[in-house]
Amino acid sequence: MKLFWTPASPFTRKVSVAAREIGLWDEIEIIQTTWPLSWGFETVPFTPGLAENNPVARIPTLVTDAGHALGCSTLACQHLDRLSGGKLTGPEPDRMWSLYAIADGLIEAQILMRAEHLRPSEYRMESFLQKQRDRIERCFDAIELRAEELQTSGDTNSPNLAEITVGIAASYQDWRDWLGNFRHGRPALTRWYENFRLRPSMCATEPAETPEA
Ligand SMILES: N[C@@H](CCC(=O)N[C@@H](CS)C(=O)NCC(=O)O)C(=O)O
Repeated sequence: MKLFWTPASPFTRKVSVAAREIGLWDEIEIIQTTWPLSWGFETVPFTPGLAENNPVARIPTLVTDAGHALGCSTLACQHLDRLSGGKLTGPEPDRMWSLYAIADGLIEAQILMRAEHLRPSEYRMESFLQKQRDRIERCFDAIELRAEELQTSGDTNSPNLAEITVGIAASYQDWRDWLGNFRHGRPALTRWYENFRLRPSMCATEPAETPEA
């Protein structure tokens, strides 16, 4: 398998953490992508092979051993899940996907805000940013109410994809200083996250800025 990757992308981190957790990381060849900061508002030169494999030209793009390009983190993780015999979905798939969708939508709002921040300041729309902040707050509140579903912490049990995605969303919230502190009023999520973030898969995939060229 080949993975178009960068350490700044929380969607890509989902694939990296999932692959590590199920023992498939060494099967993946990493292709580091570069992104000029103007990616947020214009077409940029793409890393060779990215747009050819995935005309949507986004990361993560996972190219399977059979040559199929899966240009979306959910599809890439579903592929890994099949290879692992269902370790990422676990025994209650619908419940897991329902929590997953909240965390994934939260990450989407974070990345929409990131792109908006990259626009020249005179074009930045405060009401759009506020809409995403509101969505992020609602999603963290919903996750706090379902915190009993976050059962895997720093221990050796393998987390499901919802837990991985919640952990990555919380970590991205900490990384970008223009995002607020998710901990206020969310003690159960905070307790869980302070352990989960110590997992080797999380420590090995700490976010870092993407090379611009
Ligand atoms: N739904 C997609 C979203 C992927 C996505 O938005 N990736 C961002 C990086 S975090 C990207 O490649 N953005 C470049 C662009 O939109 O031009 C997924 O789950 O993989």
